[in-house]
Amino acid sequence: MREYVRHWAHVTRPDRIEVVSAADDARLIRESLAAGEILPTSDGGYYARSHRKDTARSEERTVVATSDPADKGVYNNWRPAAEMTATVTGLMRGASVGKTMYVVPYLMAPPGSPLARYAVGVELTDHRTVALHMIRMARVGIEHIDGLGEPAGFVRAVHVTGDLENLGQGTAHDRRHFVTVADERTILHYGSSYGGNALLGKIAHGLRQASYDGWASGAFLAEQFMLLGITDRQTGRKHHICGGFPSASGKTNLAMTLAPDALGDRYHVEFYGDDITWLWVGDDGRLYGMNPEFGVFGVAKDTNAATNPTALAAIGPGTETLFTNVAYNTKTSEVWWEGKTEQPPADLDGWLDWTGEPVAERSPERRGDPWAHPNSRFTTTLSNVPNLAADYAAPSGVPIDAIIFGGRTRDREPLIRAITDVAEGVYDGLTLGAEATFAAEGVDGMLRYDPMSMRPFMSYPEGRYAEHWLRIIGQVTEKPIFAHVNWFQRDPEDGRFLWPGYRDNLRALLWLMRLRDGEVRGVPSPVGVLPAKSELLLDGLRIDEADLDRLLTIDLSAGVRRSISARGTWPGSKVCPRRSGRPTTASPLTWKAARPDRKVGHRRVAAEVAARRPPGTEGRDRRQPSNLRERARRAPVAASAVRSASSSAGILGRW
Ligand code: OXD
Ligand code: MN
Repeated sequence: MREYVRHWAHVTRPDRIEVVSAADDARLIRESLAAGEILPTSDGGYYARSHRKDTARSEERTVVATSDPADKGVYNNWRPAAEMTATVTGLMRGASVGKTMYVVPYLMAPPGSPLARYAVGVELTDHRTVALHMIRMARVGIEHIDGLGEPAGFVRAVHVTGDLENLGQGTAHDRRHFVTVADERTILHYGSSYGGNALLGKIAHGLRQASYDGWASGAFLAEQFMLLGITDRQTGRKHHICGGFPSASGKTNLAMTLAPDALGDRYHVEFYGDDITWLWVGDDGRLYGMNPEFGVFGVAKDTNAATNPTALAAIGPGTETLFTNVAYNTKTSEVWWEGKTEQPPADLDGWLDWTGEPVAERSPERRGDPWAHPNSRFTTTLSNVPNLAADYAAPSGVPIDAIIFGGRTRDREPLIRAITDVAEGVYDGLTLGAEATFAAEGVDGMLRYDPMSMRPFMSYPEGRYAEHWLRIIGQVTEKPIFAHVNWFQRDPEDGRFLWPGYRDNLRALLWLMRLRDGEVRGVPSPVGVLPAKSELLLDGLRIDEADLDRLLTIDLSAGVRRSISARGTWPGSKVCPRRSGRPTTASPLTWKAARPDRKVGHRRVAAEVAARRPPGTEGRDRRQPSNLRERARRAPVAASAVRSASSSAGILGRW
């Protein structure tokens, strides 16, 4: 570790070097307050403002580098390791002069975890607020390094802020580089001090590096998944569910959900994690999961007592939460963000917006601008979350019963459809998407594909990714059930949401657990098993029968129509002829779109699936493939027929 620190100190030339542990938090806070880098909030928390050109993760400037060109994928922005290391080292040269280099040893796992060897890192940062964030988001302290079996086996994570005013952010001369040299387990980030660009334990290590390590070792998966537990107090049974959602699809709210009031006596929901889950096969053959993080870096916008009371408690008095880029009142030290309350504070006195400008002095044309940045955040430790599971840090992790995927879509997905076939479940995750609102570009309502909600964090080729998933889940003896959920269906006429969402979402998950346990049977469909109306626990919920009917049906033809019209217009999508040379538009499933009076029968779909099977697989039951490789080979074929009916299409060529 000394050699590593010496090497980078020689490159970046800080004035001072300081090794940090969690015990230094109070002192670092005092120093930051004295330096004016943070301000106190009325609830005993702290407020920071980032540079106005530096407010979000930058996907375009993020690169995965290795020494093997075969590691190039569609989404990982692969570049040669030697070239990237030379470029970023050049940019970092002398860039920390006058600053302190904080040496932050950290662990992205509960201590004692079987994956701890992949979880140890040392971040070098020249920004004190980044060190404060790391202390909240990871387990920080030299003790995590001392126990290392292999002394050199830690991730080297170097963060240099750079001259934020003059980096050409967003221009052709953008100097920012966020590079994970995955096969050297080295992370080099230059040109930001915000979020995932700078807290290197979280995304760069916890997702990009970890998913590469998981693949290279064959030992685990690292996914941008939430993780929660549901206990049925009547039976004493506890289930654990993890899953991925593209951004703005309600992942954090779901992770922190509580049971609806009417079901609260029976069901207890516990929080494990809102953003990252590492998954592996335990010695008993079950799938296990754990949250490698120590805190929550949550989006502030729209967090309120109705959407997420748990989060509100987790950032309240006594939690020492760090807020970034929300609005701040210099007189009362209060913070505010859009959606915290229905209306902004009426008395503008003392309020500064996220850029530091007094709200009261805004020009008339700027009066409607948001007070907080849409990507403003709160950073709080897991222990502040009121329903944190008692075993959240269990080294063994927790057994996973279900893996769910969900994106915000207005009509193409039902409330929930369960998928019992592993290959089809994995395929559903790989073809995940959420509606984008790009009205200006004329693609409003189209899907932005976000495989497994990992698009910005992919570190190795997508085909390998699919294979690795199938291999890991294929080893599991008690397979998790998969499901696709959608809380965002709208009435086609008036556009209102059909499902109340938030705490009521638990009703769909309870049904899934009952299906898994054989307590309900559901209604089979070509795209999975849907709940029968009578199977949903609806106590205390007032919902229109017609709305419920719509929520529990899937319009196959609408999905096909949209996927056809989407083809070729979505960035990166391709018109993709199938193996047979027949484009998907020739599918019998489109026939229903043309003849809405005719139903698409299971037999018709099965025939289509059979027709698309690779030669030599005829006659085998696709639910019982003879071996894993065959399952991997066949997965896109078997699932393609059903997915083309719901949301995918052009993406098929990618996998
Ligand atoms: C993200 C985050 O950027 O979790 O995805 O912060
Ligand atoms: Mn995230």
